[in-house]
Amino acid sequence: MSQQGRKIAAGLAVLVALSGLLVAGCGTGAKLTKGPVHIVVKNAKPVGGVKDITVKKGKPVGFSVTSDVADEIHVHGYNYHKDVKKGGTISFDFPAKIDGNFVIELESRSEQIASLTVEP
Ligand SMILES: [Cu+2]
Repeated sequence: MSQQGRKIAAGLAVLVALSGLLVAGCGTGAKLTKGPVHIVVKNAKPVGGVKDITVKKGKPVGFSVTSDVADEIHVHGYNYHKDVKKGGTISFDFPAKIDGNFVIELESRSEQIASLTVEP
C-alpha cells in the first residue's frame, strides 16, 4: 500500500468510527425536537422537505409557518386549523395531549409540510 493509500485507509477508518458513534447516539428513542420550529413554504412546498417535529406527550408543541401562498394549515389528529396569508407567518402552540404520528399540511393543496410525532 502506498503512503497515500494508507492515509486514505486511516481516514476511512475514522469516518466509519464516527458514523458508528452517530448511529449509537440516535439508537435510544427518537430525537426530540428542541426549541421552536420554523417551517418555510416556498412555491407551496416545505423548504428542505417535510419537517419532523418530535415531542413527548404532555410537552408543548410550538412551530411557525411562513408561506408564499395563502392556504390553511391543518394539524391532523388535533384538528387545528389556521389560515396563513400569502407571505404571512402564523404560529401554533398547543400541548401534546394525543400520542401518535400526525400530518401537518397545506389543507387546500393536501401538501404535507411537517410530521408531528408525539411519544407516549
Ligand atoms: Cu388536512
